[in-house]
Formats: sequence, structure tokens, C-alpha cells
Amino acid sequence: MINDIKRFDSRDSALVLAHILFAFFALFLGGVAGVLQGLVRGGMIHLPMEIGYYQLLTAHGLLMALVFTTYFIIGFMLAGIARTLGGHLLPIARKLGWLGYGLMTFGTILATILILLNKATVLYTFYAPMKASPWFYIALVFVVVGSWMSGLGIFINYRYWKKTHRGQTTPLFAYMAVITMLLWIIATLGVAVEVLFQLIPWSFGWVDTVNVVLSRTLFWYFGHPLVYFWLLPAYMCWYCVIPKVIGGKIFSDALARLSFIMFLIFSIPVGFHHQLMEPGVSNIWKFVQVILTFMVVIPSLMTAFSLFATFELHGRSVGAKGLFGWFKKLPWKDVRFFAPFMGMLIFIPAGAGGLINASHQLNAVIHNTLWVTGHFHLTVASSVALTFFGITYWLIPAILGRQMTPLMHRLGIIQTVIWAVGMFFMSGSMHSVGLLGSPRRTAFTTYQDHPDAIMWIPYHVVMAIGGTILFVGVVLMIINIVMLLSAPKGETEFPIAEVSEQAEKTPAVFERWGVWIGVLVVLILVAYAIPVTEMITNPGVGAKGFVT
Ligand code: HAS
Ligand code: CU
Repeated sequence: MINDIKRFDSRDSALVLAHILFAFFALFLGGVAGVLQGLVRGGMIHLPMEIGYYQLLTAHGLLMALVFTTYFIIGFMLAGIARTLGGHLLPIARKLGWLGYGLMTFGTILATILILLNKATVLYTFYAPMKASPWFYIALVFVVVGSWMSGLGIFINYRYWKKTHRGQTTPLFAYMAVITMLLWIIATLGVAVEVLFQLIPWSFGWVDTVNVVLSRTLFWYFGHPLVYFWLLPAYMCWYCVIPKVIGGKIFSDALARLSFIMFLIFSIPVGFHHQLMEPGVSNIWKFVQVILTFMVVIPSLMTAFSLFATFELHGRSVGAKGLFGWFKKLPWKDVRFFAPFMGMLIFIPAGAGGLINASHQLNAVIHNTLWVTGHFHLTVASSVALTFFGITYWLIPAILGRQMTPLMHRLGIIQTVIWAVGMFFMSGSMHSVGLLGSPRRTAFTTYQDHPDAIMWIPYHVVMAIGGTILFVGVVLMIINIVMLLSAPKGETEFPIAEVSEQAEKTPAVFERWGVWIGVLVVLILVAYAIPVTEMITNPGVGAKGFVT
């Protein structure tokens, strides 16, 4: 039924396009910062005009990890909500979407100006005792509150559909969008508390010191689910869009919903796996949260299983033989498939690295080294980013009533290959030199020609070469987008697959939001209540703060 709707409402198109274009503008600026900092760290250039390495690093992290992702995700989800819940957004959802866009954009511009003025060189993980101008934190409040407005619009649209379609199962895409936004809102409450009650009063000078361990705990309460806020929209593409693109069906609607529910309940009470080396947290609570971390791996393994099943079922239905015959039946020349597929492939080593990070003893080896930087360039900057690129190739033509040409598919495939090759060199050498002890978040230095530091330099040079290849990838992506905007007129579908006939019926319990949020609250209390109480009642000596 949903496949009949071809044209996007032009008011929805404008809202979606505004988000997508802003996202790629941020990607471009973030890419410029990225390549420069790679070259500085490789010892290949010096920055002009007193621009600092850490200033670039802050801009790069913020623009890529927060601005590119959040704008893209909201644009993609609003488009999918319009597409699956009746063909257009409710007027109230559209209004909230624009309000959110305005607030986020105001916040982003203010934050970027402060970074350029060197008033917020605190790295994107705004991490006490590093201290920024209070206006930087206020700018981020605008970004977060703006994103909540769009989330609210999605919830209202979803409820309206439920009310007007009693007894029907909600469309999978919309269900997943609701979970992603719920996850985001519940997670950002942590950072909202940190910013409002700790960082803003401290940076205005109303209080002298900040409780560092508490602020980091609140930050990571948000920081880990943040990575799933990036990942889940990519999974929405893998579950709902990819089966359609390859001409197959969704393996199981129930499995997909179960995996998203598991992400919702397990991805928040795990922040301590970023603080395993933090002395102020006792081991028992680290242990509890590491167990929960391994729980949140399960839905990713379910996703891998479901994808293999979709690929194999489809392959066999078109005559594939043998154990791996289905592999040849995949549409390798279709960039809508190829880019996300490379993302999936890269997610296998990326996820394995995550399991290493989460193991306490191994974390002692890699924490604060370039290994971690390598890890998140495979996860968010490859698996997620390549999937988002893959979505862009059909989303822009779909909302504009245009059509991709074979040339655009070919350029898209070249772009994907450039990205994968650049990331192979950059992330590969980050992982290796991280194991040799090279620290992350550090400008070029030879530590007075210490032999270890000299040994790291060739790896840093390879990182810079990889980063340069990636910058070519950014530029080609921007060219591809300009071409998509002016593609020939035509019909492009918003691909959403149907569920396989063999799949079990979806149980109604997945829509019992009270139950799932209840479970989540209990888990959060189990994981955090006692350690946070300890941090508040026994705050130790607060930190005055550092300004670089
Ligand atoms: Fe992570 C640090 C643990 C996943 C992002 N992570 C980070 C940071 C970022 C980040 C940004 O426990 C740095 C933060 C900072 O600034 O300090 N991470 C994990 C674990 C997972 C994980 C256990 N991370 C992600 C994802 C991210 C992301 C996803 C972004 C999107 N991470 C950590 C830990 C740290 C950390 C510690 C702290 C390190 C430290 O000390 O600072 C898991 O969720 C991973 C599970 C994934 C899998 C893979 C499943 C494979 C699939 C693909 C199937 C492929 C197919 C195609 C079907 C088990 C689904 C193949 C087809 C063929 C034909 C072959
Ligand atoms: Cu994490």
C-alpha cells in the first residue's frame, strides 16, 4: 500500500532537504578541519594564523559527530515518517521540525563561532576540567532542545497514526524512528543535567570548582547511547531499505523490533565502559555496566544474522546455488546497496574492536590511545557514514522528483571505494600505533626525541595520507550531491521493503511503551543510583578548570 505514494509533499521536501544539506555542509567544514589536523599530527604542515591543533580537533569532532549526524538523522527520519505514516507529515510535526531546525542551527552557528574565536577549545567531548566559554554550553543547549522538538513531532505523528489505525501494526520504519528518538531524549537528559547544573554555573564563575567524576559520569550516561543514536538510523536502512533495494523482503519484523527494544533498554546503563580507567568509580559498578555492555552487543549480532538471512533468501529465490551463491546475486553496481554494504562489512572489525574496548583488562592497554580513534572512525565514520551516503543517493532524488543517472551510480561507487581505502589506511594505522602506545588528542610532538615517539611517526604519516584520501572522498561526495540536486526529472521511490511471508506475526507487546521504559528506568537505577550517590556525597576536591 505504502508503495503507491510517489510524490513527496513539497513542504515536507523542503524540511528534509534543509536538514540534509546542512548536514553535508557540516561534513565539508569538518572534513577541512580533519585533513588539516591529520597533516599537523603527521608533522607535515604548520597551521597558519595561530590556529591551534586542539581548536581544529574540537571543530572536527563537533561538526562531524554531532552536527552532520544529528541533522542527517532527523532529516532521514522525518522523510521516512512522512513516507510510511500516510504520505505526508502532520502540519504540527512539520512545524515542530522547522522549530527544531531553527534552534539547532542557531546553536550550531554560535558554537562554531566560539570555537573559531578559540573560546571553546575543549574537544567535542566537552569534558571537565577542560573549560569553555559558558556561551558554548548554552549553544549546545539550543542544539539539544532543537532536536527534542523534531522528536516530539515524530511522536505526535506516530500517535495520530495509531489512533486512526486501531488494531494495525505500526510501520516498522516509524516504530524504529520512535525508538531512536526515545533513546536520544532519555540519553540527552544526562548531558542536560551536566550542562545546566555543573558546566554553566562553573564556567560563568558562579561556583569555583566542578565535581569532575560526576560530570564525566553524566556525560557518558549520554555519550554511549549517543553512538547508538548514530547507529540505529543506519540499522533502519539495513533492515527496511536494503531488502527492497536488492529486490528481497525483510526477514522478520518481530526480530527487527526486538533488536531495537534491546538497544533502547541496554544502551543507556553502560556509560562506565568509557570510564574503566577512572579512579573515582568502584570496580563493582564497572563490572555491572560491562555485563550490560555485552548485552547490548546481542541486538547487533541479531542484526547481522537477519541481514545474512535476507541476502540468502533473496539469492535463493532468484536461483542462487551452493553455500555462498547468493553473494553473486547482490546488486553490486547499485550504489544504494554498495555504500551501505561496505558499511556493514566494515562493522564486523569495528564491532570486534568494541568488544576489546569493553573488556576491562584490554581497555587498560588501549584507553586514551589512537586505537580508540581508530575504533570510532570505523564505526561512526565508516559504517554509519557510508550508510548515510548510500541513503542520500536515493533520498535527494526521491524528495525532489528527480532520478539518478548511471554516471551518478558510478561516481557514488567510486566515492565509496575512496572512503573505504582512505579509512583502511587511516584507521588501520591508528589501531596499530595505538597498540604501541601513541596517545589520542595530541598534536605533533616527539617527546624530546624519545625512541617510542620516533617509532610512532611513520604511522602518523600513514594516518595523514589516509586522511588526505578521505578528504578527496568528502569533496567527491559534495560533487555527487550537487549532481543529485540537478539530476533529470523523474520518479525515484523511497525504498521500504515488505516483510517476508515466512516471518512470524509481530507480537503486540513491542508497542507497550510503559513496560519498556519501566524496564529501562529500573536498569538505569541499578547501574547508576549507588555510584552517583557516592559521587555526590563524597565529592572530593573539585577542579578549578583548564583553559587551553
Ligand atoms: Fe564504541 C569508544 C565499546 C560500538 C563509537 N566508541 C567509542 C568512541 C566512539 C565510539 C565515538 O567498551 C570514543 C568516545 C570517546 O571520545 O572517548 N563500541 C563498544 C562496543 C560496541 C561499540 C562494545 N562504538 C560502537 C558504535 C559506535 C561507537 C556502533 C558509533 C556508531 N567503544 C566501546 C568502548 C569504548 C568505545 C569500551 C571506550 C574506549 C576507551 O577506553 O576510551 C558494540 O556495540 C559493537 C557491536 C557490533 C558487532 C558487529 C555486528 C556486525 C554487523 C554487520 C554484519 C555484516 C553483514 C555484511 C551482514 C558485534 C551487524 C557482511 C557480508 C558478507 C558477505 C561478509
Ligand atoms: Cu560506549
